[in-house]
Amino acid sequence: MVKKPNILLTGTPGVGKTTLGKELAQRTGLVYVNVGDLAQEGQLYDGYDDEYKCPILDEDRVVDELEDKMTEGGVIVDYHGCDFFPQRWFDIVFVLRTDNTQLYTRLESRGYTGKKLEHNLQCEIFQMIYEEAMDAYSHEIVHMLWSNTPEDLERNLEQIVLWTEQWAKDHN
Ligand code: DAT
Repeated sequence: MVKKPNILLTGTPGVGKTTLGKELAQRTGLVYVNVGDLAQEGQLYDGYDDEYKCPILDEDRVVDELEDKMTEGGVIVDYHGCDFFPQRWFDIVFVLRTDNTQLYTRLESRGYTGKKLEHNLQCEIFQMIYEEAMDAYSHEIVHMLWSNTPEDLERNLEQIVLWTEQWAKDHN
């Protein structure tokens, strides 16, 4: 069987994980999984967060749900958190970053307001997801990618496609 890598795309909401992940799947033939959508479809929740007005992810059930697929390989996982996935799942981790003025506009047009908007902007300013990724995975596999402009998006896509091709050569 041809071996394929598993890729994690993480970062604050609005940085461009979904846009990148879907296009990357098109170009590489890897399977794209949006953890937010997966949780919604399977109602993989454990309570409701009144402060941020959103359901709380049942992380254990998400991991159980994805385990077989991840073991098979060839999956692009998209989520705004990363420390609850088993470390062994991923061959590479990309943390997408966006300047705050850009992120503000993106989140506002998504309908985020008040505390939720503020919390996410703070999260990006303090590069919380990058720190989370550096704590959870081996540093050599964690990469920061800027995602401010369409040119950034294209450059990131090209780089990851090249990396994927090289990985496939090295492992098959
Ligand atoms: P995420 O999945 O991280 O929440 P998204 O892919 O839904 O983010 O993108 C949020 C918005 O930003 C969406 O309107 C597309 C736009 N966008 C994404 N990446 C971009 C980039 N590199 N340059 C400009 N706009 C981008």
